[in-house]
Amino acid sequence: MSDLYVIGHKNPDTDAICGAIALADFLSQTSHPEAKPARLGEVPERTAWVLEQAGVQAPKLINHVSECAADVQFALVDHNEFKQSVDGIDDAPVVYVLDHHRLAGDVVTKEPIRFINEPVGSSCTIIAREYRYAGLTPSKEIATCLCAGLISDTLLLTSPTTTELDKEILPWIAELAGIDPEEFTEGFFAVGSLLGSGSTEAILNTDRKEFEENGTKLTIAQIEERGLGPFDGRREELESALKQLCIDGDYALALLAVTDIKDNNSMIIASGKTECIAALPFEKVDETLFFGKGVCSRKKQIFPAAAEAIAKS
Ligand SMILES: [Mn+2]
Repeated sequence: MSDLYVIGHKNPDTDAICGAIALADFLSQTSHPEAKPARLGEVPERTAWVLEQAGVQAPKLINHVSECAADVQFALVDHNEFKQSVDGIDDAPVVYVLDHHRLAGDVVTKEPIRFINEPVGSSCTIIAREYRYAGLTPSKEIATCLCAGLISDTLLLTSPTTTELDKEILPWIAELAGIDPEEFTEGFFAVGSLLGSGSTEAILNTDRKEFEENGTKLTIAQIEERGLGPFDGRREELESALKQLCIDGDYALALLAVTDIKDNNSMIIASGKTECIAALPFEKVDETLFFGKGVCSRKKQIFPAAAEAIAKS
């Protein structure tokens, strides 16, 4: 039987890694006994904390499809854009997609596949519901992973991406995991403040996504912090690195959002074409710095605003 790797996006976050682990577990019990989780990048510090809590190993790292067997197949979780997927994916069969992001139209198949995409708070929310639909109960380990993906993506049900389904699913999986969601959230965000002690490189690349909008490339990095105290002291260094990244990656627009999870506001540094930056709809602090009141979701708030700014300019 050929390998089926369940992969989250590049620069994986908790939903991408925990989602891959949980979806591989679900598929291995149902339609795809050969399913195994994999990841496309380093495990972030907070995700490592989650895996330790869950007692689960980090999935295998894959850098390129060519590292896998010739007949390998992939299931994509928490993304459906090839720019965010494993290098070489264009030539490999994708047999399953489970996601909660916009559609970019990359996935083309020869046969019908299961493609689940819903505008809910996390991929883990949808995976948990799949267990429910199948009449299965996730193990304590998997339930812990599912909680982590749901809680981190919805900032404990406070992000504007949160839906009724997230609110309904969380108590169920939290009970199976034996965790208190409030305490778990505290513990999760207490681990490793990138703004306080991370390198410039880590701040820019730990959770950065690339997009293509009508042939124009843009990139958006985001970090989540409890309080933005160290921001002013690091702005200059972050801005010059963002500028360099923008040039190196040939982006029309490069954004770094530093989100305060205590009030769900973000400071957003922008680099790129002057017209694009000027067209951003956030509150302007100065030429390249913006304040986003209540802005904490890349997929629902920052990316759509950036795409519109590019279209206008
Ligand atoms: Mn997600």
